[in-house]
Amino acid sequence: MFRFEELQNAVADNFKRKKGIRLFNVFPLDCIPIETLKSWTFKPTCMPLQYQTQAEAFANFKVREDDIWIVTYPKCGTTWAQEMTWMLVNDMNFDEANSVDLTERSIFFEVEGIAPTDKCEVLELLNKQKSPRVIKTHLPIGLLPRDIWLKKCKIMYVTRDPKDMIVSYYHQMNNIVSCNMSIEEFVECILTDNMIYSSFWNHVLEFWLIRNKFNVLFFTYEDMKRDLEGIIGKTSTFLEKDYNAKQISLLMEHLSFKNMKATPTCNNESLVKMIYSAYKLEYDEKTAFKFMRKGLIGEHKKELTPYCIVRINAKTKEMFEPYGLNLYT
Ligand code: PPS
Repeated sequence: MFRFEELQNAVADNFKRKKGIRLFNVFPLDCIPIETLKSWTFKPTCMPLQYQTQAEAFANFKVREDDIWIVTYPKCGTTWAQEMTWMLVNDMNFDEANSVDLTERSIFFEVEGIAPTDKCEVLELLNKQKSPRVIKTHLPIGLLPRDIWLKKCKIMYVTRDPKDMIVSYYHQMNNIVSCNMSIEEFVECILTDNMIYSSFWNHVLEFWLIRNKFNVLFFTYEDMKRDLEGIIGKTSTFLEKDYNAKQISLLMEHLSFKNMKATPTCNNESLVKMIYSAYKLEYDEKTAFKFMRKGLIGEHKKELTPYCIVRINAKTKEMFEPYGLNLYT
């Protein structure tokens, strides 16, 4: 079903030399049954070598009609949306949220395809998980399970200002994968689709184009920051759930950056530990990457040069404007 082509460029060399990771472009081959996207060209997605062993299993994964898929490009607000959705789906079960790790409550679909591990357990875990499942993924449409479009599962798509996303992604990659790039080099990689998960802009556009389908909810990290209550309301309606004002106020407190950062079951520390272990890095509490980093809008202004900002804005305009998406420029 897929074709793989090894990436031959400076980024791929860097990953191979520093971490022994070989990067491949994954080309989706068969057509995707979405009428709205019939004239859309699905682009290849950059993935590490081990993705190949599971690509077919991911594409053929048996989804359930009541699955809820949280889809994002990395660092766009996935964890925040996962926690909100899990709470809304599970009758605001604060006890479970505070005692069971989010990585177990809401499983990261393709994690074994991106972190260097020989394990193939996640799909089995998903098969055993009770319904309705809240599943995290960063896969673009061309690599998602085909069944999603036939079963019409609910899809929640979250995006974020690419400038803030890049800064967030840079810190994670630099710290965990030790890619040893300058932030300028990292920006260049993202602008030229040479990073794991490839093009941010194509990723967003695919879901923007299907945003009006009844089973899709499209919103932004900035929407959550500026009006969390409004997004909780929209998500509740989308999930056909009804909560009173007191419950919503407790949920807002639970979802605050301060609370999620301080709560071990919500702050993704276990995911970071898992990635450190997969990359055979020693985990030191004091120096380790903090997943809940800043949680702000506009932090890029402190870290990106004006030239980088201009270039990212130009790319965003060039990619988004033809599709009527007027965000982030
Ligand atoms: S990942 O690795 O792709 O799943 O990361 P993702 O969860 O998409 O994005 C991580 C960024 O989201 C911020 N975050 C939050 N911001 C505000 N409020 C809450 N509750 C919250 N939870 C997570 C997190 O801090 C990362 O952003 P940066 O800019 O790095 O701080």
